[in-house]
Amino acid sequence: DMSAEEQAFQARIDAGVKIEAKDWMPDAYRKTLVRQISQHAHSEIVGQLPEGNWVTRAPTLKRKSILLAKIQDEAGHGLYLYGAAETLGVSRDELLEALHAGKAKYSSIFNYPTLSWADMGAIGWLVDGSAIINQIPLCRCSYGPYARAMVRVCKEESFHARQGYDIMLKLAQGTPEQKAMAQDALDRWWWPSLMMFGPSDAESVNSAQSSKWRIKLFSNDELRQRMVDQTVPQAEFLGLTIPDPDLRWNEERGQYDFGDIDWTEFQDVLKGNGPCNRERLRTRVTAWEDGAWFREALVAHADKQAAKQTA
Ligand code: FAQ
Repeated sequence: DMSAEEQAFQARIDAGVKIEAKDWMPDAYRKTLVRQISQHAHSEIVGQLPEGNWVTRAPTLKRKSILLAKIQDEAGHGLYLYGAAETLGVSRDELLEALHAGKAKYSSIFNYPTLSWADMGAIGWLVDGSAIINQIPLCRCSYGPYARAMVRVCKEESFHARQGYDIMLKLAQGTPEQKAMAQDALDRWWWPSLMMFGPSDAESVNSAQSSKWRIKLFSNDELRQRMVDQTVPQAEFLGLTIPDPDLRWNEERGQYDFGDIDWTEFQDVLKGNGPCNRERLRTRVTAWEDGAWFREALVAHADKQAAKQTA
């Protein structure tokens, strides 16, 4: 049973009208957006850590400056997204508190370790590649501030994906040892990348309502399929093998069939028991604590300026 207000709201969504910060919205719509946008923001910030691990060991100056630029972009994405969440009436401090207390989710993918330089290639290619597939539809989602943030984010992500593929290409065309490094990175990042799209449609608790509200334009499984179909030819071009014996072209569907995802592993990572969950959280909490003096200085400076103006 929808109230008259809710019916009018749904009619605007159905007509493709963007919802803006000051518009009336159902509490549950606000809540689900805060949930998704803040998880997305946290993912960008925590997502800096796996790649941060290789900045000092990049093989060339050029690779190092590209990697640094990419990681800085992720910080920027986090800030746009926290900004978009703030338009819904939550404070950044509240959101960060939830992250630091281990209460807020962020993408499962960032709880895996980066063991070799090839992982920088695999992350750009597969992780940013998946992020783009998920985020392009979000540019058209019903909430204006989120949709607009996504437009800019997607432009930067496409550069990230290309730099990753370029690393993979270089390694795949290199010495047998380099090619083996690229294959090993693909072997480790393939399945976790497919998990980025979330649980199967049958298990996805938020999908039905989020689709109705046009926060989700495609289902988890639809986007996951798109990722597989797009990536298989790219792996073939690299001469690398996707670690899935069940992967094969399905002529009838015009799509690839692929093997079962290990959902137990996915659930374990979500519960905080992935290979790097504790380390990632500890690093973020330490960074927050180490930055306290700087935040205090900013506030002191702002207070002084304000006092000067009123004097
Ligand atoms: N990890 O009912 P659904 C990036 C949770 S890209 C952790 O299907 P929903 C760029 C889900 O939150 C990565 N948790 O949920 C980058 C829900 O829990 P809740 C970030 C997951 O929201 C690249 C529960 O499972 N991108 O950062 C995951 O309808 C390289 C049930 O799931 C985004 O966040 C997961 N993989 O659909 C940065 C995109 N999957 O909240 C650095 C925006 C699901 O009820 C380096 N988000 N869960 O407690 C979305 O599109 C959606 O939130 C989905 C999940 C599709 C992720």
